[in-house]
Amino acid sequence: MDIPKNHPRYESLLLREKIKDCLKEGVLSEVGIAAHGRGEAFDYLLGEKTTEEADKAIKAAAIMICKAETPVISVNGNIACLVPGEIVQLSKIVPLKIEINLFYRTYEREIKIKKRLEKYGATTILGIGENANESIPGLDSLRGKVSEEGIFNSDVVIVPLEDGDRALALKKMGKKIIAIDLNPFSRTSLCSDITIVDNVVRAMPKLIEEIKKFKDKRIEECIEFDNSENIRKSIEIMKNNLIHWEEKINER
Ligand code: PTJ
Repeated sequence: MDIPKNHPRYESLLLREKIKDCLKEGVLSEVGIAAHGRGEAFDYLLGEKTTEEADKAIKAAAIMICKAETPVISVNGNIACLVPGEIVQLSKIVPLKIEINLFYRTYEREIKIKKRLEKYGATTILGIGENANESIPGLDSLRGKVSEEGIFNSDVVIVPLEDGDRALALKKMGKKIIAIDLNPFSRTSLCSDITIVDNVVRAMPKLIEEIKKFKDKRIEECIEFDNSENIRKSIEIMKNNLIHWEEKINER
């Protein structure tokens, strides 16, 4: 569909078109649309921009990723749809491994996501079919099947856009978790070491830029980061936006 550039919700409508196309292609699960909608609602509350708190979390994440020995990015249908180029770029500049890990897991979708990432230059993609040869202890969903070469033996896992019990199960395995989630209340957000409360389409390019800055000075860099405090401030921003909108209505 041709969306007029002057439409007040142009960017958001463009993303919806992407989501629609990825559903048709079979990259996105049907439930992925609901997940996107939930994200849109939280993004609205956030003001649809990267906050100072998200910037701080992105910087802390960049340092953690640069210091990691075996970092992995976990890819589901939604992020393969929204930021395929950024996933591949990240995998090359760090470097880190790409692993497909789906909640609504089918081999057919794994292959479709693989092909989409390859179109953007990915060469090695883990977690497909028999490659998911290990299990996360205590996790019964299909998301518990992971690759020995990837998530199973990783030290840092980036989990953009998911709500579930996997992050907690990975933490119990001793891994550091970086979440990108617009919902600051989600279980993933609350149990992660670093939660970037931002839209993946804004956060991923910024994360890449930060990693480029830190890459060469790896070990020396270290910043104070309190995830609970960061999440609390992100919730505060949403609360203040609501108060501001309420005041505007009262003025009418
Ligand atoms: O591709 P699959 O089979 O692995 O399925 C993936 C989905 C996303 C369907 C599955 O993980 C799921 O159901 O996720 P939830 O429980 O809906 O959680 C998704 C979280 O991501 C919610 O907290 C949303 O607010 C958040 N979210 C949605 N869109 C974005 C987002 N966060 C950041 N950027 C977004 N664009």
